[in-house]
Amino acid sequence: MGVLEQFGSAILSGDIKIVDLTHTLEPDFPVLQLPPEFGQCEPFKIEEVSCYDDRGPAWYWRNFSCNEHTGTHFDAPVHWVTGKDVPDGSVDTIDPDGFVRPACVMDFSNEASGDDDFVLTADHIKAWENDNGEIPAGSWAIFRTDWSNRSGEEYLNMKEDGAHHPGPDADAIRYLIDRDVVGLGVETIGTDAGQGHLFEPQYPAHALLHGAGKYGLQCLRNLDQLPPTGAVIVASPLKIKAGSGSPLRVIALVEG
Ligand code: 23J
Ligand code: MN
Repeated sequence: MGVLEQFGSAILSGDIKIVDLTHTLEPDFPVLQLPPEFGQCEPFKIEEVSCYDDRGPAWYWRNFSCNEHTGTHFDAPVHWVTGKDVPDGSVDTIDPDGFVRPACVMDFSNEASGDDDFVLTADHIKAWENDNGEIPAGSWAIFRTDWSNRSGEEYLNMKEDGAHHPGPDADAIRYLIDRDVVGLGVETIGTDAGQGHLFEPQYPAHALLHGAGKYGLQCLRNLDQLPPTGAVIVASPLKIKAGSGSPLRVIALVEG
């Protein structure tokens, strides 16, 4: 049997299981809040067009609108100024080869449970590699914090001085770029820490990753159902012309 034929059989037999890493797109799902001097992210909006009624007797459909960075979403290199000249750096032009990739799931949920501002460092990643092996080039680095168990106000965790949630420092990102990951996936509203504007450089995940042509995945969930290595993530953004990102359904394939 060829490898794809084996794969198909394993899907049908249940030896490979599908884990949904996506939040439901709904108007109540929190969106990123920036300081008031900046343009703001629109939440998900929905408007019924017809529902088996006089507007359309046999069909139900709706219009929706949202920011490219609403809900569980993909960040393309052009999202950040550092990535504006990355070739094929928008969601419609990036190579779909990156849409199906293995995942390295780094579980720092214990550390994050006691520290809203937990900072992922290169030493944390090295410690994970010590236990699990080197992050293979081309794979997703997935940062597990269990932050997705939060909802509402507690998810954004906004204080007077801005949001407070975990994120990586610049050295952690440089380390991941050196490993040549395809990108960084997180459970929080951004790949950067809530206080990432105070880091050097500002928003290191966005600035450095996108400058290096890497991607982001935000607002993931169910990372507790993934093994540290061996899962494959399917994350295929909408093909929005010149899009900086897109909401998407993210699934993981795991051996069950
Ligand atoms: C714009 C400005 C700052 C940030 C972000 C967007 C994101 O987190 C995002 O969704 O890309 S931190
Ligand atoms: Mn984003």
